[in-house]
Amino acid sequence: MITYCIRKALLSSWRAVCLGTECAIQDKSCDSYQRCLSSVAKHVMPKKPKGVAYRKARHFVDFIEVQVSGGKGGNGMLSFLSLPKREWAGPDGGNGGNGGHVIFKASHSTKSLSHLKPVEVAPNGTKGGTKQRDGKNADHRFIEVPLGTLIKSEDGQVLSSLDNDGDVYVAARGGAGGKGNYFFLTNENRAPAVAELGATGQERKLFVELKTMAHAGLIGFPNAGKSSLLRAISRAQPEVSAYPFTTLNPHVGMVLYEDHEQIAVADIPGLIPGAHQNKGLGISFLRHIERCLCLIYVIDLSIECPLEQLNHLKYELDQYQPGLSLRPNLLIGNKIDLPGAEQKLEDLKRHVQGMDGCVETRPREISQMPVLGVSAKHLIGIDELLYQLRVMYDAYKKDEKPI
Ligand SMILES: Nc1nc2c(ncn2[C@@H]2O[C@H](COP(=O)(O)OP(=O)(O)O)[C@@H](O)[C@H]2O)c(=O)[nH]1
Ligand SMILES: [Mg+2]
Repeated sequence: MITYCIRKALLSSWRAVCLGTECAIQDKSCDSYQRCLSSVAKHVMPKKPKGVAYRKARHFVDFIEVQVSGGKGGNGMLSFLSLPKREWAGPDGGNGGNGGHVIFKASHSTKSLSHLKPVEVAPNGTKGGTKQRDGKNADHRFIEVPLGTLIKSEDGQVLSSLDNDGDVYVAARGGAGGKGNYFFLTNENRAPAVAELGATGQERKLFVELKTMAHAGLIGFPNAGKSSLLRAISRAQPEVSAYPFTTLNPHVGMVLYEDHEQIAVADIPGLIPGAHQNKGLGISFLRHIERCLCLIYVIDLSIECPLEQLNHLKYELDQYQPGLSLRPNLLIGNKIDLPGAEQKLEDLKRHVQGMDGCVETRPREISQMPVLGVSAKHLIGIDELLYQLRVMYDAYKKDEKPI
């Protein structure tokens, strides 16, 4: 016990010395010192190794069109009982069982719609039997969906919003089971020779979509390094290659912080000049951006004019939805490791802060946007990026602005 206490005391004094030196050596006006005092949690790199190769194919689905069909009801039985010494014992056909419903159920443990199939069918009820035995009702087909899922009809009308854990929406009702001929036995008709067929289940097409896809979306033109950046900050594994449209589907990675907060970051591919007119991979990718709470512009510093790229990006977003480019945002100049990139980053900074002599007035959301130089390939500036991401996320959470 005494040894334990001594060890504990030694450990705590050693920790105090370490912390003391860490802050003491810093210049009090510098960023790191301020950060040491600030309450913003530090990020932690994931300890688990990345998933195995076959997982690479997995991507995030936030919108899907589903054809839902309820189960068919079982047919009623048409039968007459015949017993020893009682040949005409009367009708004894049982009723069919009801078909199952297709039900969407909100669950906090589901994060994506990737497990939904284009056609979802509930099981059928079983038919009625002889000796007045009823068929079995089918089980309902429960489909778990993430919290914040919207169910829309074909004409775009919102039918339901599943916001709380356990919320359900009956998407397609199962058909009722048919009545057997015993049901039709009356005093007037002692031998009814009729039985019903089971009803068919409801069938319809629905759009299932998520209100929010991720906390932050990486927005940039092809080859800017969005996928490389997501790989650098999370365990996600989008494909990376030196040609455009390597990534065809959005990927979401989680950034972890030491206070156990997790920030979801999405790599959204497919944005090119003219995307709002359905060019390239189409408008569906702008729809993904709409579902991100904050935006991270990723600009390629290896090209001739990064500033033009930024203006194109903002134009595309605003053409799709006015004001979309003004969401809380960060500006990342990627490939800072390449020669000449530092100068281009400086130009970008000066433009954003309105110090380049340009008369155009910039909204406050743009002029105060942090501008960072990073290299996703060589892991330069990643710490600063994750710090700014957390600051932006905390500010969003404090404001709780509905988007
Ligand atoms: N030199 C350098 N190359 C990079 C950097 N980040 C990405 N790249 C390269 O840029 C190319 C496109 O990257 P990718 O992540 O697929 O871009 P995306 O199309 O925006 O997803 C790949 O060949 C990467 O190796 C970087 O920081 N420095
Ligand atoms: Mg990519």
